[in-house]
Amino acid sequence: MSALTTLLFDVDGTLADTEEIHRKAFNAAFADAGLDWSWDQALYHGLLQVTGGRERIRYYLDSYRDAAVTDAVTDEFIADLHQRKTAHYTRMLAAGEVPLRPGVERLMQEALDKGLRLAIVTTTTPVNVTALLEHSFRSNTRNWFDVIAAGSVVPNKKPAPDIYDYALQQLGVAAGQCLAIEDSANGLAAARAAGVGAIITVNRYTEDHDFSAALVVLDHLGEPGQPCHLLAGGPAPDGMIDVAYLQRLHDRNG
Ligand code: XBP
Ligand code: MG
Repeated sequence: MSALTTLLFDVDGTLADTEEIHRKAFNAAFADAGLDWSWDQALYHGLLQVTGGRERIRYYLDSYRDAAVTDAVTDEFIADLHQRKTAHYTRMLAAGEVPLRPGVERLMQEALDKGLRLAIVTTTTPVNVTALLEHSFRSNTRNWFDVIAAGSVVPNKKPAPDIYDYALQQLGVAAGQCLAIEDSANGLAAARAAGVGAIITVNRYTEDHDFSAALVVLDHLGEPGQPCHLLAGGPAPDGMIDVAYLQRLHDRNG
């Protein structure tokens, strides 16, 4: 059995509850362009089944708007709209509106102290990751991540394994040396298809997903004074997910 050497962190919904910020940024971009498109939380919950902002806009048009509207919308128009969306999103993060989820920075810091390697594995646009690292972490994270695998560097976004395969290759590690931390069914499917075991921290957009392929499902990673809770799988954590717990989980997974 391989030792656990590397933690692979998803971004949206895992490091922070960013999907609400993404939703607002999409709506701001639609308003800028004079469009009457508006995504409320219920609609966005359904749209999240498609990963990638440009892909999500196209899916929205195909599924919710008349063909007369959608046929006229070019890929260039969507790309331009998405650039505006990214500008709104990064501005909102820079305004300091997005705290990290409980335990994220604590666990990363402990993992680094104990000699584990960290990487980011996400479908979101690279500048969105940079903005989150810069504005939502208390620490300077410049040297924390050996690889930041993001966005369109691979042909297929999650649930395809491509972005995990890419990160493993860049890191030079085997899937069996890693654990992924994810929040969604698409993220879990991507990790599993790449052979990586995954732990899930749910959020309001993903709590109804099927996580039966996860090693463990939790409400969050836990902080001192803010214990996490086991939702499925096991073993039960003692209030906080730490490196010793992850090592036990990894060993059990064998
Ligand atoms: C989350 C996503 C992304 C974001 C939007 O991926 O599906 O599409 O919602 O980001 P992950 P972009 O959880 O893997 O980070 O608009 O930049 O695509
Ligand atoms: Mg996610």
